[in-house]
Amino acid sequence: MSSTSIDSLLHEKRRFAPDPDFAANAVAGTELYERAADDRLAFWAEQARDLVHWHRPFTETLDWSKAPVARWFGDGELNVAYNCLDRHVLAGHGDRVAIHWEGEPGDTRSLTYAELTVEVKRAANLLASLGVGQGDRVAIYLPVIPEAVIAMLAVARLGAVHSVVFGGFAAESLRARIDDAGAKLVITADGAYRKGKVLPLKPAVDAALAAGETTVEKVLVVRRGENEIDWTAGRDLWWHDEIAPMSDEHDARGFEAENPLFILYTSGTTGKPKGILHTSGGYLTQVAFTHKNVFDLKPESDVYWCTADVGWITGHSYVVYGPLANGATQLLYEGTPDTPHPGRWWELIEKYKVSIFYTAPTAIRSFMKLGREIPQKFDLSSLRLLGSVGEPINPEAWVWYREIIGGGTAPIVDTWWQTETGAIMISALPGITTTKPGAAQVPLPGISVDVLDEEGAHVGKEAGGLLVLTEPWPSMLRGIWGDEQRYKDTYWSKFANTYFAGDGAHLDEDGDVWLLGRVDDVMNISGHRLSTMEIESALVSHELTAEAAVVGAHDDTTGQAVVAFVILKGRLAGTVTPQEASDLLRAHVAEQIGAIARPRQVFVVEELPKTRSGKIMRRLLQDVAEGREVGDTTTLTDTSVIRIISDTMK
Ligand code: 6R9
Repeated sequence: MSSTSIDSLLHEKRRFAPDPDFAANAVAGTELYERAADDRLAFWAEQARDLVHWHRPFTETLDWSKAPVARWFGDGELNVAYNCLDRHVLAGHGDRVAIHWEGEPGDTRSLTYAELTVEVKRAANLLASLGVGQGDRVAIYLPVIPEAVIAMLAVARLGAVHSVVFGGFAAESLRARIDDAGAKLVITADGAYRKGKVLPLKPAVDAALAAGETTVEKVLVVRRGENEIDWTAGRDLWWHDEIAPMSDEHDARGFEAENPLFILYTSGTTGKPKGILHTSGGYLTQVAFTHKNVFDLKPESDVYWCTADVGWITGHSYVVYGPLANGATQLLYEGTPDTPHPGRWWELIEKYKVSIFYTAPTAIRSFMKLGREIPQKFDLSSLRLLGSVGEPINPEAWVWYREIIGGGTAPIVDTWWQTETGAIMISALPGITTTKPGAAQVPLPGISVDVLDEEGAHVGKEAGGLLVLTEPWPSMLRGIWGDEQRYKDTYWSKFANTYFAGDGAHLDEDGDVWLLGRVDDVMNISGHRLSTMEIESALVSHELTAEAAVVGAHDDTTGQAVVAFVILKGRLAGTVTPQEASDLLRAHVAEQIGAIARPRQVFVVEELPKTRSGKIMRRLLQDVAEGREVGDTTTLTDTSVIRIISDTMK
């Protein structure tokens, strides 16, 4: 093993073979792997023809002559919104529900494909009347309400480019994204419901636009919170007033396959946010392919629910484009999981008979903290498939998810991908793969993955290193908006002709991939390179722990030392003192994975600093652990957690 590889300490041996009944009815078959292995480009061309409607068919599959900028299906033309709407209506599915929406206060709205198509046509007419055309950028700063989906699709229908900004970001972050993209229109709401209160949104837009000259000409405001807002005459327009007179006729014209579809700024746990650029044909092909096969979608009978905010890539690919391209029926929920009560999500699954459920490990761990009694009050028997995304899922959380939420039978797909990859890249296929708790496992058909050491050599089985993608894929990013050099430097400079993902990974004895977290987070303890993920999993495997974050902090003797921050399970928190918890957990880690990984310190905390998509911001914890001033917190959900954690350590 090379000195730069990552040492793996976790030994998870549980295996779950596919259920024969599930396998017999599964959407995906092993022939997908065979076809893709046989001719990768022909495989993707077949998927593109099968899953996407082309206004003008393509003849060319991939042009990689301008690498690392790819052209997929380059001479084809399509309309992304038409693919998500009109064609389903024309195929006779107009009466199928596209979206069951539930607001946080319990108000509801259902839109069939026919109704959603009409709404998007009217919105497209409205945007066109405001001067939005092909290539123009539109910033969308909305809560998870149907208008967010309608606005995104209306922008796409016109061949314009959306940049969705999380409703939780403050004025400064919003302004930076508006400026970087040069947006001419902002679509927002007066306010959003969050934890039982109205969170004002429009004032953040006002503040953002007040800070000097701007490219923004108009602000469209959806009424949602009914909170008092200021109004700038001539600039601000109410969505409902403007859309009322709009025609519900709108012809979707074809745009070239490489027409930009959206810019999305990475949630980024470090550094200035990057405007990741995605285009149309390849993106739509791969999100539709993965949504269908990874989630075993049966559009006539399934009710699908992805809990992601539309402001995250998961919301783009697996709330908007993938499910709607596939004609799925889905649930869209505005609020947080615990409002007005901690069983809210399970209540929604029971109410809508959700069959496919896709969420993040951070949510699963927070439910584990509250205890199984809460989900067990609800009928979750409609669930037949569970997905996980956003972080490595600790084996204990995986098993809990399967047993308590999935009734011990629903297969789990742990899906590895990134804003940059656009769609799922590494995942089990349900009905085919024997799953392993904690591992994303296998590259999807048509995807080429490897794990390399620092010198670029394949690490071999039972070894760890850096995850790379060795061939271009249809939904790959086409660049960083306005910064081609940064695109090359960030992803393509470490290894020749190979995409560097920035994640550590381990290959097991079967050659399956186990993700180890961001390479930036790898610790070096007395010369051993250890992943934060494995020590966190060991901490979470103790009955006291609900959630854990581990960082490497400077240590005079060992170079770095392991410092852990843990949240205890609610019902056990009062049973031990912080000192007792620390002693127990330090001993537990040493016993589970070895003395080298024993934390120098374990701090019991109430919360951990996270990004909006639930990723732990270990950099900030490292600042705290090393007694430094805490760095950039603009993407942090709640800045007070850092102060609280610092206080705990005094
Ligand atoms: C989709 C999304 C990307 C980073 C990625 C990795 C982590 C996501 C994961 C996972 C292990 C999984 N990540 N899914 N790590 N197993 N199933 O999360 O996009 O917000 O851009 O983050 O998230 O570290 O590099 P994004």
